[in-house]
Amino acid sequence: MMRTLVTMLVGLLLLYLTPGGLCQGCAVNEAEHPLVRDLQKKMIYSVDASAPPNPSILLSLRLAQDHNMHIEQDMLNKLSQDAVQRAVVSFSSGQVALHILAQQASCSDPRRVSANSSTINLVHLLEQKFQAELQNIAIHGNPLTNFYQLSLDVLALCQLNGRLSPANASALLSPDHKKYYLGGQFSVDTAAVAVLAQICLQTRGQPLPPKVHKKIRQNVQWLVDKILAKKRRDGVIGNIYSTGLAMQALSVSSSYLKPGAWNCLQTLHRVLDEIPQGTFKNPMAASQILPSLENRTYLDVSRLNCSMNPDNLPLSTARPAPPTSCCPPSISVTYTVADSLNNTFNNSISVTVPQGSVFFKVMEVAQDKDPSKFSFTYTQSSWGPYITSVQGLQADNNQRTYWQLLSNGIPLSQGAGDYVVSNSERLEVKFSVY
Ligand code: B12
Repeated sequence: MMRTLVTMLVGLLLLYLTPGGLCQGCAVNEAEHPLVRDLQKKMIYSVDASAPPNPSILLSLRLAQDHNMHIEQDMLNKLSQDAVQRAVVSFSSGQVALHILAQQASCSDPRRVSANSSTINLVHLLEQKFQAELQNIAIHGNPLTNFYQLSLDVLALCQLNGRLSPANASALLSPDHKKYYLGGQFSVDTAAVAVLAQICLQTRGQPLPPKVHKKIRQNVQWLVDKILAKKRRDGVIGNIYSTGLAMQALSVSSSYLKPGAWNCLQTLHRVLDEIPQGTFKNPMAASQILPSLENRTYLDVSRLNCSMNPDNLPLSTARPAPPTSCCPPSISVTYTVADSLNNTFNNSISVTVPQGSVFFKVMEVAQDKDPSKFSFTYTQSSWGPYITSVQGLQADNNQRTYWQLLSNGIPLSQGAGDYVVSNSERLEVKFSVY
């Protein structure tokens, strides 16, 4: 009798500890699950075959409960091809880190990624790119990229037992305004990934020397407190787009939270409410929110059992057609471009666009009307078009400058390719420091 009871208890505990086990804690319930499947499908359909494959998308699909193994395998193959062709020259350190996590989550060895009869060791490459980041900090005071990517780097190197000193990593991710603030605002996204990275350091590999252990505890406590300070009454943490990563960070650092400090289910329901409104229609936004809906984190990538995955996410072959509305009425907005750092120009124009247009369309119309004042350039990033220059004035990472998007004086939480403008809105693109 006693033995049976103990066996049952051990069984239940194992189920609880297994990712995807019975006890889901703060995850969607069965009734809410169609919302997650919907998000997964939209993310898959939105994959643009002409753009580089996106490791964040495969990573999040691998962390989901339901799977379409054919699509996942296809994505993995495309990622491997891209990595073999471009990683050495064209990937930033954080992109290599995301590729590593996506490969690991697919039970494929990131140290031996093969395609077109070439093989690349992504862990070795990340070790090199990470060194280059540290060197840039030593020379210019800033990393080549940012502390979000440095945190991704530490996370990926830690998960794969790459060359990384926990003592140096804990010094790198220590509390500092310059590391964790972007444009005067605490970056919840950056802090969240830094928490995941340091929880990994605490829990993987050799036991840490007491001094390093203490330093990491202090770092994580500071980050967790800062993340919690950004929690709004409605459960959103930072903004809606940082909430998924914040949920991951808080869910792996429960020992740092005072009882009642965070109501995970409240945050989860707030996020679920946003899904039908199209808030996560950008595939990157969807990929960053998805794991938290399934109570999974980027730390789970090493624990996934690929042979146990159900192949239970069928997709119809025809992609859903994007909604079209014929001949929408026109709206007018004011558009300003300003160099607020050197005060060299400040130009405004009134622009008419069809209702439902995005910010980017306004920029294009203004450019067509008066290229001498409103010309601009952009690069295609995983989030969409990233504005890099206006009137020839280039953003520069080493100077921490960027082109900030604002509406009625308030910075936007979406990019030019996603933000839908309204009639009479005052839009601005402003040269700023972060
Ligand atoms: C660092 C960062 C920045 C830096 C980028 C420069 C640098 N030093 O690296 C700065 C501070 C300049 C910045 C600016 C902006 N950012 Co930003 N940024 C981030 C952050 C924290 C990390 C990005 C990263 O390195 N990812 C990892 C690498 C491997 O992926 P990547 O795709 O190669 O990264 C590049 C692009 O993402 C690009 N980028 C950064 N931010 C944005 C935003 C948009 C809309 C686009 C298209 C591209 C882009 O810069 C990255 C480095 O080259 C993310 C957080 C997150 N959750 O992803 C927010 C994030 C992507 N940014 C965001 C936003 C809204 C912006 C701005 C539009 C803010 C504004 N009002 O002006 C501007 C972009 C305006 C423009 N010029 O087009 C949102 C996007 C949400 C959404 N739904 O679109 C995020 C998710 C933050 C948030 N929670 O609100 N950002």
